[in-house]
Amino acid sequence: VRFHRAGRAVRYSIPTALALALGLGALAGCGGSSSTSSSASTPSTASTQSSSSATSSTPAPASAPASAAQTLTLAANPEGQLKFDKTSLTAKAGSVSIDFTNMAPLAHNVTVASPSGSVLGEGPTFQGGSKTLALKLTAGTYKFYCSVPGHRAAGMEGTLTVH
Ligand SMILES: [Cu+2]
Repeated sequence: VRFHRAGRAVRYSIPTALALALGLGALAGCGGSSSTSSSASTPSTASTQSSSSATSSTPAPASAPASAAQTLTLAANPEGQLKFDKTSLTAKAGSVSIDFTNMAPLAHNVTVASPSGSVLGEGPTFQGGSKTLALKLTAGTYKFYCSVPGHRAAGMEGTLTVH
């Protein structure tokens, strides 16, 4: 009995594609302007305070300017792997901006969808630099992912928790 080995050929195509992507990345790196020095220092570490006092009686104090915009940072894997540098993001309800950096040799975007799957915001698909997606979110659990075909299925997604 002889087996056809087509299945193996398919398996080998993934590393091949990766090598190709890396090769393209090297080429693109030569032509790209390496001028922008990204401000990588983000000192505001959202302190994860989980105060488990279950008294959520007051519905948000009207006095404080509650909607101070928050900026979350997210980056695509710079080597071209189909994943983000984070699989979870956390924010407070209100205005939420996602500053998405893509130094990968592939174009990506960041898209945010509700648990039911409806898209709440989709950033531009781009390669190089960073772009911001601004959203208004209420408390809940959302998904963020790249909507370029195939990327989400390959692992380019995560969970955005808003509380
Ligand atoms: Cu992508």
